Amino acid sequence: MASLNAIAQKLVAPGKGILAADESEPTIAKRFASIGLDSNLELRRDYREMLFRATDAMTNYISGVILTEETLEQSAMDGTPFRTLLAEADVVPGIKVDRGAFPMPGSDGEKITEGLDGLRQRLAHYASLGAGFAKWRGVITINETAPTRNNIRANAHALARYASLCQEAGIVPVVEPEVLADGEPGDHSIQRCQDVTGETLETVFKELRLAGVDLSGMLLKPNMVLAGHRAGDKPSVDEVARKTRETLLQFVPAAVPGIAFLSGGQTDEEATAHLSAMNEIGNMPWHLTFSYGRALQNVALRTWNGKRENFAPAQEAFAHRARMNSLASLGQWRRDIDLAA
Ligand code: 5MM
Repeated sequence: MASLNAIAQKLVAPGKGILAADESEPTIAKRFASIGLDSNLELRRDYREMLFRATDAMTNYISGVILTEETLEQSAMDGTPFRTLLAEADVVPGIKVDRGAFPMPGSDGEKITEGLDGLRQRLAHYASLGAGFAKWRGVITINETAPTRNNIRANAHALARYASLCQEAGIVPVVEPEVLADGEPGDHSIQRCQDVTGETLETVFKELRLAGVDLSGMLLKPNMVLAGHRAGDKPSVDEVARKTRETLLQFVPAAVPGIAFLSGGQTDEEATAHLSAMNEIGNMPWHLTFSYGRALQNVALRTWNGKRENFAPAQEAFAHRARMNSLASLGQWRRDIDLAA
């Protein structure tokens, strides 16, 4: 069995990143509704089959895919298990193991992620199906009274308990504390996001240490430091890159092999430009790459439009975004290359 560190290193190999395709049923239903489709088992299968059969994108730019429980055990229309398609592309299958974020008792708009009960047994099952890594997302809200210290600690504690259970099962935990940029009211400044992201990361690493998590056998999946989506001032690409890098350098130990960002709150191009700008500055102890859901899938989803005959153009759209983010993970993306394609 590959060591946790070897799997983590493979996931953040130069020029590669993670495809987050672990939309829960309510989230994928929302994505499908945006193109006028109802969500059902066959359409979800077709959509994921389109992504996993995108040979160019999957073999050249994607190191791992985060799946849902449904997809981990699902097969393409011709009966080929999705796990086989991923293995053929040398892509590591991952699994989202949290059960979603629910209202935090006694709090105004905050959420706490659930899913620890029975997790040890579930992880053993996912490992037997070949999952090499897992993902758990904790959501931190910014509003007039949030985040509270209590909410940050509760989410960090859950992340640490999840991470230690993963490592016990031989699975690399991807630890995702997301300070929301597109929550309500969403008018906070970039400075406020930086402060909250710093406090969150500090608390998460304190809990990970207390839980005895081996930092060399995990990955961090954080938000970038952004202004809220309804903020008056939109920071420049340079400012986002500088502030995000600064915050990570202050709070993320060098023993962590890699950082793979989420894209929430950004356009496709912003998510790519910010990642590239950070890698251009360089001088960081970890590999910095992407673990994007929306920023990799938006155009492909619209191009697919629910039809198998659109697989080829949708796969091209996906490969284009994957290649642009691959360049960004090397600090080599440029707007003109993106637009020329
Ligand atoms: C793909 O979406 C993931 C699952 O979200 P839900 O449980 O809410 O359905 C999400 O955790 C995702 O992996 C990350 O947020 C990254 O996706 P984005 O779209 O932010 O890059």
